[in-house]
Amino acid sequence: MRKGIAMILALALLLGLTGCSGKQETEKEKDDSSIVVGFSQLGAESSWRIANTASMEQAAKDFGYGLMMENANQKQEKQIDAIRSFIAYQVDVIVFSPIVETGWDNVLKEAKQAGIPVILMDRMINTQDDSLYTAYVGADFYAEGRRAGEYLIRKADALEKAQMRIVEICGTADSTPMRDRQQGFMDVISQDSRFTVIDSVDGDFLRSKGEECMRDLLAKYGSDGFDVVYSHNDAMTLGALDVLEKTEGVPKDLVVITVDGEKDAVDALKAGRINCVVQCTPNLGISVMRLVKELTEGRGVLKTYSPEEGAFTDFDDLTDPRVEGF
Ligand code: GZL
Repeated sequence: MRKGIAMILALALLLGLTGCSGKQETEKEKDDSSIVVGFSQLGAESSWRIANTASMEQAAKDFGYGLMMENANQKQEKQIDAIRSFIAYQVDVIVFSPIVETGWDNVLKEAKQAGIPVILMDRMINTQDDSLYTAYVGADFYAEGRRAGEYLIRKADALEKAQMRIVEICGTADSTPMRDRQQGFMDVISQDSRFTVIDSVDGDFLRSKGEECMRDLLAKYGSDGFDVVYSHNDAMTLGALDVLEKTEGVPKDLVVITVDGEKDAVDALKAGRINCVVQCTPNLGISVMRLVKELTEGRGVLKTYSPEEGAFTDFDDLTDPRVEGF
């Protein structure tokens, strides 16, 4: 029903715009303006998320698709409600960034029963039934965590440190980036007796909580109580730096490792305030909309699409113009 009305409206608009009077349908009239994508975005908690939303909006525009976007403001129940509204509206494809990995099976079964394909964008879900989603477009967070660990080993060698005490500021609990960035990092450093993680705290990917976490860690361990800060995203790292840089007695060679690669973090790397920025691109919109095109044109798609990513570190030539943030 909705599609029929949408098609009539679209055709009426096109006839009006192109002056056609019921002539043979042109290529233009067959454009994708009748494709509607339902997109549940998890929030606006960081520069990464804001850039990710912009990437989705621009890509939908470039592909000529309608985009129904709902922002859940970090509430899973709002994402579930949004997905149900997309089902009721009979969108062509549902895309969402699951704030946490669990609790999606029921609503995704409803999408499957409605015959609407679901693309996971940015984060994964934990389910026994992977037929509940068609594809995942997002980073390999485990590899990102490993990159952070590999950098730290190289840095410890360069500093000739025999022991390094690490504090970890984690992203949203039960989210894929938090779990995998932690696991990847631990799998690398746990092989090396020089490293001890003395604390791991929840910063929920928020700058304000990054500040709070750092205040608590300094109160608990003292300004010279740790040698490394490993933070799961730039927002929390920048919040932590706001506190660290106002604190007396912090070691000059404190090592700060962050993930995402937003401009402020890369600028902080260039200024010597951060030592390593592991990249995580927010620009997933084009990959998602390419999948929407494949799916709505009846073609098969792969299950996983992960972007190529690297890291910028203080071992690099930071004057290289390619060293830049998003
Ligand atoms: C990673 C993304 C994370 C970013 C944070 O793909 O889910 O969420 O690392 C963002 O900045 O809040």
